[in-house]
Amino acid sequence: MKPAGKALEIVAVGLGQAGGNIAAELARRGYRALALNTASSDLGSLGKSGLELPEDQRMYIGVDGHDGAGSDAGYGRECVTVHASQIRERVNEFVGDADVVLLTCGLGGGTGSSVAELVKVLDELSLPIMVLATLPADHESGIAKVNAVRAVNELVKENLLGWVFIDNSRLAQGHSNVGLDRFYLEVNKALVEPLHQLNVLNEREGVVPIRTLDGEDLRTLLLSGGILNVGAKELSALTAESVIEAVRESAQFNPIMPEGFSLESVSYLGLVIEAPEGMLHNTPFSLFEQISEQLKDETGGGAIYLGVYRDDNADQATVRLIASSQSVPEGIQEMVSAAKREGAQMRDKLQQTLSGLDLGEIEEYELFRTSPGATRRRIPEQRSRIAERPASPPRASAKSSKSKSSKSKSDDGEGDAKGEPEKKVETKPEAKPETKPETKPESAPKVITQPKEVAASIPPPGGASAADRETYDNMVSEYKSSESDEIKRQLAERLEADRLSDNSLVRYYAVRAMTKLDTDIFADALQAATEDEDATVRAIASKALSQRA
Ligand SMILES: Nc1nc2c(ncn2[C@@H]2O[C@H](COP(=O)(O)OP(=O)(O)OP(=O)(O)O)[C@@H](O)[C@H]2O)c(=O)[nH]1
Ligand SMILES: [Mg+2]
Repeated sequence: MKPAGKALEIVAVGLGQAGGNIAAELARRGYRALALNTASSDLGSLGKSGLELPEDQRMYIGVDGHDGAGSDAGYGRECVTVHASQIRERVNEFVGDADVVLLTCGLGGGTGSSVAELVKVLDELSLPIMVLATLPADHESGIAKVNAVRAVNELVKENLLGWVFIDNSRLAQGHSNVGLDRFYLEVNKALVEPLHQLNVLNEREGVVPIRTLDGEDLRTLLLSGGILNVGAKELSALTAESVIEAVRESAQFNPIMPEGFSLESVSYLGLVIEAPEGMLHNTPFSLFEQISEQLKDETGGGAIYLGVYRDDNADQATVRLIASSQSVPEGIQEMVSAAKREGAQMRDKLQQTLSGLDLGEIEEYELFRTSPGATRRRIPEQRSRIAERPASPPRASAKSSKSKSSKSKSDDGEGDAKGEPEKKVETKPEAKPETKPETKPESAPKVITQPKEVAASIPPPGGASAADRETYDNMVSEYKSSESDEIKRQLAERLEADRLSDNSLVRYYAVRAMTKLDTDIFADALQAATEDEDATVRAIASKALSQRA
């Protein structure tokens, strides 16, 4: 059913914080909107600060009560996958028979950047899907840019009916004086306005259509399967040159979109001219023909849709443009270069390990007048106290526990499997002989037993923390990095046990971990998981097995 005052019924489904904010801005303009987020705090804010999206139009899709994806797009994807059937059901009932389902999101964070996964999840509903996605501003981190370019790459491979990319850098340039509290509110108004104006073209008070660009034209333009450029520009004079110049400017330097949109690759172009009566009266009809010819020429034969309106409230002309292109604008290509550069810097940082300070000879200085032995003695005493502490049990998810425990065993040989440390004798060449008896004179030399290897990343059985993504990621990393068959056996055993857990999330994580390891080794377990009562577990196991075949 056609909504009052609008050519097309556009229903927004927002993903992540930016996605929800933009969807809520569309809701303020009378569109139906639904927000999905992995963060309940972000969803809560949609009910406040002038957005007022009702609670039943906000859906939490986080896992395990986590609040947001913390820019981890892998986790964002997982949240969408885990909730696939609920999302499909909710979106299906919510959008009804909308003309356009507009998925809105901000690329850069972890939730919105998983929008391609959302597209996949909705695929079987065969909806008329378009995506409106913001790109991170220049000042944002390498992680945001890497997330964004990966998401763009995934998105353009999806069989969508249209893409709108919004450039947050250009929006920031045009809103640099807006207060922090209102910034996103204001830029979101600016970014939905051009699309909204095209949709209400024929229903505005005081605006008389002379030649209409109707709902069907708009549908064709919006859903033409390309990257869209939507913009508007005011003109003080109405001539063929000024109109063509405005079109070129909107393509090259649109204030809300990535720059460098190529007119040569435009397949569909809609142009609307609005002007007060006096201006239209003084403009010959030949202007219409000239513009049409010129645009056909500049787009290399693109389909041109023209509309003309008399706006009695205006004192100058406005040109509105909507163009769809098959090529990625230069502004996005530039972001790919920035992401490569900044992403590589970030990767290098992560590869650096924390090393001790190189103190050179000051390490050996004696700075006190007490006997040299007294000062030195503190070192072995402290070390032996550390060595006597029982080895702590392996932790479920702390990343550092893995490296610490393996270091203490392999480098120092300080612990056996039961956590009983061997007494250690300071072996530093400079250690004075008198330090030895002071440690524990009565201790008899122990038989050194080979410590039994224990996988450090295995969580305690049945604990609440067991259903934790990071725990299973740690198990995967340890499995991959370990050269010990014993450790691998322990990890595989634990994953197989967790595959039979009563908790469907534990089963999901265990099966997911198997799919990341050797699908041959886990073939039987994966086969059994294809019969799991949980659809997500079945899906992930079947996918892994089909890729193996
Ligand atoms: N235009 C616009 N951009 C926004 C808004 N909020 C955030 N952004 C941008 O969107 C990108 C993603 O940020 P968020 O939407 O907060 O991220 P998210 O999708 O919620 O992901 P996580 O926070 O990691 O769960 C950021 O890099 C910002 O550039 C907004 O309201 N409007
Ligand atoms: Mg967020």
